[in-house]
Amino acid sequence: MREHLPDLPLPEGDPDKKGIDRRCFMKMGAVFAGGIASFGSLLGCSGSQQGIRLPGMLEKDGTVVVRAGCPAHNCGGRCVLKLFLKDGDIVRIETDDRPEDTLADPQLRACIRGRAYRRRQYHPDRLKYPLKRTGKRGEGKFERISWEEALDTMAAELIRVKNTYGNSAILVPYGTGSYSQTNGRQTAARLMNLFGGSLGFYNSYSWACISRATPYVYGSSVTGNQRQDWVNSKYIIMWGWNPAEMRDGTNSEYFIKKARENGARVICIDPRMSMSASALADEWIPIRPGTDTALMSAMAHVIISEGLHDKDFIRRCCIGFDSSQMPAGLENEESYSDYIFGTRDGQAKTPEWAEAITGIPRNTIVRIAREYGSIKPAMLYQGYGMQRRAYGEQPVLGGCVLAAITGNVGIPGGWASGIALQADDGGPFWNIFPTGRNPVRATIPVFLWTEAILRGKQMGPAEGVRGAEKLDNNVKLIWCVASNILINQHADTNRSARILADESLVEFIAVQDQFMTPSARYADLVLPVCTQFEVWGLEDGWKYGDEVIIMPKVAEPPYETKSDYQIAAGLAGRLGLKNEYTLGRNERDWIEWAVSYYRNTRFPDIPDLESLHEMNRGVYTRPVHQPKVAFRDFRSDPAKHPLNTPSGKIELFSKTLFELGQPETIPPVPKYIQEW
Ligand SMILES: Nc1nc2c(c(=O)[nH]1)N[C@H]1C(S)=C(S)[C@@H](COP(=O)(O)OP(=O)(O)OC[C@H]3O[C@@H](n4cnc5c(=O)[nH]c(N)nc54)[C@H](O)[C@@H]3O)O[C@H]1N2
Ligand SMILES: Nc1nc2c(c(=O)[nH]1)N[C@H]1C(S)=C(S)[C@@H](COP(=O)(O)OP(=O)(O)OC[C@H]3O[C@@H](n4cnc5c(=O)[nH]c(N)nc54)[C@H](O)[C@@H]3O)O[C@H]1N2
Ligand code: SF4
Ligand SMILES: [Mo]
Repeated sequence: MREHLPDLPLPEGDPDKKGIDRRCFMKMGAVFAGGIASFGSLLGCSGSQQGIRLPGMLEKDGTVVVRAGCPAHNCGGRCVLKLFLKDGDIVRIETDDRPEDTLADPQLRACIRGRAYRRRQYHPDRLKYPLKRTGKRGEGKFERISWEEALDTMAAELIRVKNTYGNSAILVPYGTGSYSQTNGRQTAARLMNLFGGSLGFYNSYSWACISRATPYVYGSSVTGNQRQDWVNSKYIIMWGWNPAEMRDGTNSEYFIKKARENGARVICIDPRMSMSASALADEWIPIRPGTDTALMSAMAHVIISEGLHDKDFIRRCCIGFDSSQMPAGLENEESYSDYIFGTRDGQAKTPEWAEAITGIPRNTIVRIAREYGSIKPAMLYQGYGMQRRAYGEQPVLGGCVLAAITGNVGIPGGWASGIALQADDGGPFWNIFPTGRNPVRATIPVFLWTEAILRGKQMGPAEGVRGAEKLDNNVKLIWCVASNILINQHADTNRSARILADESLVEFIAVQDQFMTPSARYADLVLPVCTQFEVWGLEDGWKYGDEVIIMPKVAEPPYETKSDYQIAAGLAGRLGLKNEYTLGRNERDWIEWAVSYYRNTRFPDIPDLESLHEMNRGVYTRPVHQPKVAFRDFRSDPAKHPLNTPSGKIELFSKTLFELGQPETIPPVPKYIQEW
């Protein structure tokens, strides 16, 4: 018997005034009324009006089975968890059991982290109450306070900093701890935008170089075929890519396995013998970190010297390959071939040259170059580890150029490299929860927030500031939601800690999390957040994915935890922005809104929220029977379907990069540059 979920009532009154004494952590009484599984009475939980009606199946022993999205946090997967609930507890977690397990629509199966989620959900260290700092900043001494005091303090600080310095002194830092719409950084961003804005940032910790560099070659970030196409490939290079350990979209490793079953040879180039190297590859090639562009250049040397390059494709679809193909006015500049054969710098990029740099034997370099140059079609898939370093653009450009000169662009089984968002629509939206427009137009590169604390007022376009000639302010208030960026996830954590400990710099820090993280230790105010099992949410795919997974609320927020949305709504009330912020919606209403947003945009046939539970077990998927291939039209007729590059073609030499005038660090053709 499967039951569906009737509407939950809107919260009564101000959400932050409710549930102060709530102590219903794990033990909630379950009442089954009229066949509907619901936790009705919630004995001992004062202040809790709303029983949870579960969109699940009721089993004979009173266990309710509910499908939900894995809270994933900042994981590249989006998987289905099958939750077994008894007396209000999650007693067991299994994974997707939908019958279809085809290439077109594979199950979204969880990894061991998702399956072990009970340990996080019921961990004794979960934050339970709002906390105020008592010791020195960073010392880790806190005392419990009421939500009333916490939100009053926070609202007063926001108003004080806005009035004293201006909105651009407020920072809601990068934070990717939750992508479920109603929990996560986006809830705070929406409120700050209504409040007059906060300092913006661009770029990401994930993809700083690959997202910037790819469009110089292809004029687009949508360079990836749909993954079902991988089975058409005959040779796959996993270059610094480790989908067996990091999830790059649920099922990426499954599609690689399928390709291998179909006869593809798979090699893995990684300094570490990763799980991907051992479980997915036929061969592991260890490389010295940071030297990938040397290997790529030597492979190009072999491929071009031996005539394995796709001359017709290069002639029709590329520019900058050699001196015959240079942009007008730049005929005498160094082309890609000039660099590879050392015409200008006197150093041919031979396998011998690369062996000394990369540590890879020259014979191996020659062999993999011949394989990649002659086995068709072939994929060179690049991961993100190697671009998260100095000159990280170079291996990105180098991979794209190798794919282009071997003619692997725009064909089934090929792969253009680069960031490879999914053709033809670029894949999922991520966080459609509307944050609105930030009235503060100045933005900084995401990584420079410590600089904006120390000397924001001296920062201008030369240091990457956009949208303003200079910053008006140093950062004075940080509201950190679903983020561990302040300490753990940034570089040089001791330096960040010293900067944050100085109260004359940032004057107020609030951190909103489920645990006392290293970042939370540096907060003046710590706000306890419920998990994604305790609030309605919705997830769509990560980089790839044609799915939407509903995350029903299956448990009450324990102790005094609240959703990120409710915390922001409580603050909004104090800032006089309640109605603008909530639009009268609770979390579930926003999820209904999100489903309809999908219907109006990417997935016209997605059912409504109720029916998603009824018919689809909480998951919507769009099977892929004929995988899209990026750049197919362009390849067939480059004049009719030009790329969005200055030349309309694939740019092995970038005029735009040339005009930057920084050839030593950002050359117009990909080069190996020695890191410091
Ligand atoms: N399980 C899990 N999956 C995740 C995430 C998670 O938290 N957990 N996070 C998601 C997010 S936000 C992101 S951005 C991605 C990150 O995805 P990636 O950055 O691609 O993942 P990493 O495993 O850090 O790096 C991939 C591989 O690059 C190798 N590598 C490092 N330096 C070099 C180098 O100089 N050259 C070469 N050739 N290889 C190198 C590493 O040894 C590693 O095996 O993962 C996503 N997926
Ligand atoms: N040392 C190190 N640093 C890194 C990386 C690395 O691999 N190693 N990877 C880099 C990359 S690619 C990225 S994308 C970033 C990721 O760094 P962040 O964006 O900081 O993401 P996470 O560390 O996954 O999660 C941040 C916090 O969110 C909390 N959280 C989880 N769910 C919720 C929720 O529903 N609400 C709230 N309020 N909090 C929640 C978690 O407990 C966690 O403390 O890190 C970057 N920095
Ligand atoms: S891979 Fe899937 S199950 Fe594992 S943490 Fe990510 S979303 Fe959850
Ligand atoms: Mo990331």
